[in-house]
Order: sequence, then structure tokens, then C-alpha cells
Amino acid sequence: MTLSRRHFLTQLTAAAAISRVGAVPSLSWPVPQARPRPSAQQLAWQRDELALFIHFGVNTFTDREWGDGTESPSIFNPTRLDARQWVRSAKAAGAKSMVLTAKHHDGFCLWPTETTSHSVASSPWRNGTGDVVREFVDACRIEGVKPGLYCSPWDRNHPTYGDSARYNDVYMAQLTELLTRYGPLHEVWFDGANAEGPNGKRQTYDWPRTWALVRKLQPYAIIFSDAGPDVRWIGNERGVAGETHWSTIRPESVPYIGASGDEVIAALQHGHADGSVWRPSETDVSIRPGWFYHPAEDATVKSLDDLVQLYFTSVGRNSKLLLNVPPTRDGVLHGVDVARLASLRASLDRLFAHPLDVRDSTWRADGVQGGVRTIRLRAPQSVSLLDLREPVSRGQRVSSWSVSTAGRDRRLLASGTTIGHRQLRRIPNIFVSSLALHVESVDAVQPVELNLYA
Ligand code: FUL
Repeated sequence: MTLSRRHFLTQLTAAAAISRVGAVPSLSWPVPQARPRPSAQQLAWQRDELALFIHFGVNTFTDREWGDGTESPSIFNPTRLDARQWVRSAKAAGAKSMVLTAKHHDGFCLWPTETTSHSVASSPWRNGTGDVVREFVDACRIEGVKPGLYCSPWDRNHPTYGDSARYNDVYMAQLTELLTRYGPLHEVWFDGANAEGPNGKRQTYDWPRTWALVRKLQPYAIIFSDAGPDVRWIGNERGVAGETHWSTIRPESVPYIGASGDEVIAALQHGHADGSVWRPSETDVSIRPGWFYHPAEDATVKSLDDLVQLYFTSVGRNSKLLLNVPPTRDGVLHGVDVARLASLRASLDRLFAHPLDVRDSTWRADGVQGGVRTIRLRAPQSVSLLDLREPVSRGQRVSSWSVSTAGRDRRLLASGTTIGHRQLRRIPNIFVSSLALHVESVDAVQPVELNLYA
């Protein structure tokens, strides 16, 4: 499908408006190809930039990362559980949404499900009348944070796991409870983990049925899994998105959920310039070495510098950061983690506290796909941080960019490939009165915003 000529003109006009064009690029054929664009939900999801992940369950009490499903519900007793504290801490970090492990691979359900007795209902916590999912969602609503849930398909406790048709019915029933009892959910998180169940058998999941159920019961929720259908995994758990990072991807490059191999990981990391679908990435990483709380890790919580760096390698590379912060056995986030979250926000606020005042900027197009924009500051200023943005609601186009001094010596300060929602770069402090931004796009001129910080 190609865009109409009228559409092309509209795009150039928009480019002119945003870039305060000096010279409008000459129109020449061919007309740019229509590019995938985000849905309103995908756009809103990415603009939130930071979400908090909460891993909590029987593993918290056994000090393990993966329970084997034989844990007794009697060990689950978070006597000081305070979901408001989780959500307030998330807000203090600037997170706009959260995702809770309603069920992890051990099969223990944090809500009183009708599908198994392996749940909070069999635990001593609140005498078996408690519901962690309810407390989490209620806290999110009170604090104005969007709630999301993760229900692991791999279940090492349920007796039907491995008996594919029967377990898939159970899993759908669990999802139905989660998707109907707790009001609107912002995100439903799936992983492809698939290994032996309690009877040693492996399970075949029914993903089309799963997606259809979420769409029916929570039509506005974003679905995360390896490669979509709405947002994709970044391909590692280190918090590092690919430097070249398209929100578009060829869906066939991740043939099934749980697919592995270098090519699959590369596709998730980088996406594809010619990808046929819009699937922005989520970078999930834990503030501690493990996903669940382990007392021995209190001294290995990521440092403030590490966290700021994670923000740059995720949000600053066109991804969304899903930062895991696990509650302790008491049911609250540990003081060290809470303090670190608040410091992260303070640090980011400081970094972006001094936007520089740009006097004017002019755009000179070299062709239909690129051009140079000269940015003049009101007065000579120190610049140490670049914040580039593409209007991704129109699709992602920029394939290369550079920022250099605008004088005759043209010193290169930073360069890269993609921009997308946001591209953040720290540069060695430089005192300048103007800068030149050079941009190349894959088909049509893409207006790019460059914000500068001292
Ligand atoms: C993985 C799981 O195996 C880990 O335990 C953790 O939940 C991580 C976020 O996803 O698939």
C-alpha cells in the first residue's frame, strides 16, 4: 500500500511546522511507503516510559527463584503486606504502571482462584481470606497507577499441566478470573516458559485462544509476550535495548513464543526497519540479581548509577523500562530499594532540570529523506545531554542521525542510527551557541525534535 500524494504533502507540512523550516524539501517521487503505526494503546503504553515489576509469591518465602510446585501454601504469610507502599514507591520513581506476578511458575495463585486450592486461600495470611491481586489493584487505583498482571503459563503444581487441552481450560479459567474480577488492566504479561509439569509432561499452550480471551475481556490492555501481539520483549534481562532499535519488526523472525537462537534475539533487540508490524519493546530487568526477594541480596541492589544507566539503555533507546522490585517476606519493599527508587527519580529530575533555551532552528533538506537542522541557542551555553524525539505516531523513520558543532570545524558530538520515541545521549560538556542535527530517514522526511540540557 502506498500513501496518497496528499498524505505525503501533509507529512512535509508537519515536518515544516515542527522544524520551523527554512527551506522546504523539493517534492519528488517515489511516494513513501505506508509504514506501520502504533495504536493509541501502544503509544500511551510507551509514553509512560517506566513501569515497576513486582515478583512476589512462595519463592519469597523459600528463597528460591523458581519454585517446583511442591511448596506448601502454609509458608505464605506476609504479615505486614502493604500494597500501597509498593505503589507509592513506584510513583516516587516516576513509574506510571505496574505488573504483579499473580502466578509464577510454581503455580501458587496470589488470588483466591476457583481453579486450584494452591492459592492464598489455603495460606495462613489473613486467615485464608486475603487476595494480593485485589490489594495490589486497589492500591494502584487509589494512587493513580495503572495495574497489570503476569500469570505464568508454566505451572509446576497444577495436576492437569501437560494434559494440554485440560490445562489450557484451567489456564483460561484463571485468566478469566484475573481479567474480569479486578477492573481494567493496563497490561497482561506472558512469558513463554514451558517445561515439565508435576507429572513430568510438557504442555502445548494455546496462544491464539489466550490472545482472543484477553482481547474479549480487556480490549484496552496491552499484551506483552516474546514478540507481541502488542509489545515485544527486548531479548535479554540485563536492561539493555539494541542501539539500533526499530519499533517495527518482521513477525516471522520470532516464529513461536519461546523461540530462541541468535537470530531471534537479534530481531527482538533491534527490530527491523522494514518490519510489517508495530511492536515496541519492553526492557525487563531486576533491581536485584534475582527477580524474587532474597535477604542475601540486600547488599547487591543496583546502584543509583546503574539505575540511571538502565534508563539510558532502555528508555533512552526507544524502549520501555519494566524495573522489578520484589517485596520482602513481610510484604513490603525493602528500605534500600525504596530509597534507590526515590534517588533514581531525583537523579533523572536533576538531569532534565535545565532545558536550554533555543532561539531558533532552521531546517535544510538535502533530499526527501534527510536534511540538516541548525539549532541556535539564545546565548552560548554548556550542553551535556541530548534528547532526540521522533513523532512515532506517524511511524518510525529515522535511520541515522548525528549532532555536531555548527561552526566551520563541524566537530561531531554524537551519532546514531534509530531515534524512535526517544533517544538520550550524554556528551562531554561543551560550550556552544549553535548545533547542527543531521537526519536521514528511510522514506520521507521525518521531523525530529532535539532538546538540549545543560
Ligand atoms: C522469566 C521467568 O522465568 C523469571 O522467573 C521471571 O519471571 C522473568 C521476568 O521471566 O520468564
